[in-house]
Amino acid sequence: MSSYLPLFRLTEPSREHIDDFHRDGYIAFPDIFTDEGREELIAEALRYTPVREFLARSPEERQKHCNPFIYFERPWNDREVWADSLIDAPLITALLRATIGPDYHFCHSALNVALPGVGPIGFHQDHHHWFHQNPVNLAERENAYIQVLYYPNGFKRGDRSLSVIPGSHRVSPLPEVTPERLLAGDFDQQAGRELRKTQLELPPGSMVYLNARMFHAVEPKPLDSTQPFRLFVIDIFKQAGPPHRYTQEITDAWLERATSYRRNLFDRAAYTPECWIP
Ligand SMILES: O=C(O)CCC(=O)C(=O)O
Ligand SMILES: [Fe+2]
Repeated sequence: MSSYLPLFRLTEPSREHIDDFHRDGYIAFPDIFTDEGREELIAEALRYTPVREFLARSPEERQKHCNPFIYFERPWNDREVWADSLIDAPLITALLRATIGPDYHFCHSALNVALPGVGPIGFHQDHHHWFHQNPVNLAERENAYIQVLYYPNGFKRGDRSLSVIPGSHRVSPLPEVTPERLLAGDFDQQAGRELRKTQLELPPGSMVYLNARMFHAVEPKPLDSTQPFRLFVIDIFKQAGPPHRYTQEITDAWLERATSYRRNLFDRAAYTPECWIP
């Protein structure tokens, strides 16, 4: 009956996965893609014209464009079938329901290709209501905002690897909670544990399911990296409610082929510069 593409080796998370999510603020799924899913996702990304053109340029040609080390597209709408299937793959739907319940929407997506030489991204949260002191944002701060990070060709520790501070999602979202103070132990008591940096390493075909309140960072990609480029795809889901920063306009093409489940996912307002004004 199911017509879903076999993207993942699992269709639902285990009890341990859900425990990881609540305890640490993220779940790492090493090698969760099927071989076919991983290979097809990589093939789709590499034949996508803007990525193909980006990778085919010489470093000098890339210098002339805005960022010589990164191809970045947000929202990423032009997805072929395997990438498109990520949005409602059974594992993803089961994870969302098990972690945040039934009231969620699709927020936005992005595609990112990183080359050797790219610098780090410091510790941050991606809950885009955080630093906006208006009533809509303040009310939304406790609501769920989930990032699903896909690493089709993986990463080695210290080579554009994702770093996390497990448990940091438990600290209240206030301006004084800085990465420096978190790592200095100032909020250990509130979190009920030692908040420390962990650098992840994930093989090709991996995924990280992350509560965007949890602080995370990305290491630089050294010039002598043995991986010529690192592919990264992200889908973001948010609890039903007002738009977040970047909540994307859903294209007509997406709506035309949407199942009823997807119509529900997409049935929310998109971000506009005025959308939070009371
Ligand atoms: O590149 C990554 O692994 C994660 C990047 C990140 O932190 C983000 O997109 O919010
Ligand atoms: Fe992030």
